[in-house]
Amino acid sequence: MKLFSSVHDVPDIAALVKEALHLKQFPYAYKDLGENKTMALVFLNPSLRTRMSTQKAALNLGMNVMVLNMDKEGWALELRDNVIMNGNTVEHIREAAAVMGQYADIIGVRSFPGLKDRKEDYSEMIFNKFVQFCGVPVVSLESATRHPLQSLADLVTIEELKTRSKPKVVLTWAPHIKPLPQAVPNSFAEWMCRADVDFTITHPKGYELCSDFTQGAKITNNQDEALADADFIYVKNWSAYEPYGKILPGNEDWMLTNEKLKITNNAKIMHCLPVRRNLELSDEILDGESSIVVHEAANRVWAAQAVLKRMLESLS
Ligand code: SN0
Repeated sequence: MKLFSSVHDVPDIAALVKEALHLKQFPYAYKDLGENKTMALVFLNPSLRTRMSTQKAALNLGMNVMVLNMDKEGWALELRDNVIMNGNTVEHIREAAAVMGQYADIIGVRSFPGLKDRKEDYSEMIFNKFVQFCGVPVVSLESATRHPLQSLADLVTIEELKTRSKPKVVLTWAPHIKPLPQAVPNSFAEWMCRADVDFTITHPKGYELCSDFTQGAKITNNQDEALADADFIYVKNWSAYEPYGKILPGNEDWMLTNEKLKITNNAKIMHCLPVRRNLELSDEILDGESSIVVHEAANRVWAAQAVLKRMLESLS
């Protein structure tokens, strides 16, 4: 594997999930695979789980790891071509990515969408420029439109905890005060649509995701109907795709409560974190029996380790 940017880079999803669960059992089985190989983790936006779990995954494989928080420590990057750089940007992505590729064998990149220009965000301009100019394999640590390491960990978690062969999985929109990216729900949807699950998306009118990511999903604006008989409920806020990056008024009643869970099949509650308590998810759910958010976050290590293992195996 030379690129991990979406589910489309994975020829056999079930095999990758199996690999992750195997690594969970035997974390150090490949501790020499990454000997003398260096991983660079480059963040253009904040991170807790992605940074620590991917670093841990690389260390478990015997790699050296360098972390660069570009947003806080790096030079301001210029992304546009053919511009006179007489403003605030100091270094062009062409040189920056090319230089990083000289120091690292694998690069991980996080870059959130601007949520202003849909065409630019959905073209994955920043992520693709890193891929184009760094010259080494690249792992997405969440890009403008996707968060594939998160989605893989989510699928690993569902596979591990399911109590019936084809569980009902529901992605439900939750309220927030800030416009958030569509990356996590887009990515979750495109992985679930290819997994052996019964998948439903529910959101208020106006929060339709881009249909490229939701082919094959059931979609409803009726949250109760979606939650009925659910085995896993994936809670996430996202801003509107149209009008792009906007928050629509109302919908505060979309926050999950224990009352709403009564109609589910004893559903387990998932969230990629960070979660804003009592806005996106209630205390009673996060502190209760049904929440598996910490377990889900723990699985980020094994998802990342499975991907990095595949990448190391493909390095010549
Ligand atoms: C990011 C998102 O894509 O929704 C990262 C999730 C892994 N979340 C946020 O930016 C939350 C910011 C906030 O203020 O709550």
